[in-house]
Amino acid sequence: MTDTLIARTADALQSAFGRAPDLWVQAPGRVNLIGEHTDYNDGFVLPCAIDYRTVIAVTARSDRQVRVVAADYGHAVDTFDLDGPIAPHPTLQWANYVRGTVKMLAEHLAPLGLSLRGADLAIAGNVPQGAGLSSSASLEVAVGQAFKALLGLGDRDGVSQTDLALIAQRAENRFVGVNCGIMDQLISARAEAGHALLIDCRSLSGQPVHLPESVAVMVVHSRVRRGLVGSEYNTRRTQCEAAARHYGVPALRDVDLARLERDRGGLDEVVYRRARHIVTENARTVDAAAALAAGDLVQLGELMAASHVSMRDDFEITHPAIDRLVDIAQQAVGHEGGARMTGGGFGGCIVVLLPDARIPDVQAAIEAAYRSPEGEPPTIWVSHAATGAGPLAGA
Ligand code: GAF
Repeated sequence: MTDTLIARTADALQSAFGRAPDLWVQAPGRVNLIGEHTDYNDGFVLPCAIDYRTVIAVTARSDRQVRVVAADYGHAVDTFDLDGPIAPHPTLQWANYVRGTVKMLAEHLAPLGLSLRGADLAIAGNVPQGAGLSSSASLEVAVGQAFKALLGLGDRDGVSQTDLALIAQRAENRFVGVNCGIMDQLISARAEAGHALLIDCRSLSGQPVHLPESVAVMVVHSRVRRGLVGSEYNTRRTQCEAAARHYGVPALRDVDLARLERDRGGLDEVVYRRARHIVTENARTVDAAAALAAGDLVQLGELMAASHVSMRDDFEITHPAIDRLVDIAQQAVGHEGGARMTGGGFGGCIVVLLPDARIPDVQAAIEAAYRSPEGEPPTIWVSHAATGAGPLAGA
């Protein structure tokens, strides 16, 4: 799959600009195993990178221009100048992920006495778009990685993979205008092959959790479009902030279950339930990391089921079709393993963890039983826990 992306980006760079690549970089999409909407509450998340990625072919320029060709968007080209004000593109949405990341990277480098140089880039990817698998984070992180590689920058220059994730998140928050947390960019930048990453979204420290060889990660797209995700996502953030103010803490991370109940007097009922999701989800995520490390698929399945119920009833971010899909997947998997909605919600995908040997029968059961509200069958991907962003080995 990656070979195709390498060939497509090389062809695009040649046909758009008549140039051959100096190097290639990649950044993956992600699936979150558990820990939903906890990232912007300074809490815990447990995502892993997937075998689907954005690839960029890069070649240096001697001037201060950046030219970008998007192989997935009819070979559309965007050109901008590093010395001009980098403003949002009036029509090309994909170009704003590139422009935003370049602008935030330049702002990060300036106080370090470093500056960017011009480049020609060709981009292609295979992260399913609009499915909640972080195709945009993978694009942003890949763009940052492209310039990092081109300039030979590393940790000692003040551009660590965590910096790259923060730069990408800033691009999304301030340039694209989506108020996301840090999870998607951080896992794309820092994932380790064969591992999920338990991320503490306050300290940004990450603890790799080995996924036993015998455990598979299945992602099932419900084909429910993620329509409300923007407005409802922001509403959830506001509600969580209101709850943190009520408890007098910087973030809901600082509230435990005892305090949640003891001091809830005067808290709006809906806001209380939002807070309860975050507080219980944080605890479940830490427990799930321990269960995964111990290879305890039974406990993991229970925690995933509880997470889904909490997203459905307390945080109210699921959808009846997704609830049905999770139910079908849980029935098919049985006790060893589990299923839950993954990502921001209001549509998109569920994640299923299961023993490798069960893939064929669980897949068949889901395909037979589930149809979207429009009558479409689910789309199913089976992935390994992939490596994070970096130069592309073998390119
Ligand atoms: C989206 C956001 F981008 C993440 O930061 C996170 O909040 C997630 O929704 C929900 O867990 O993917």
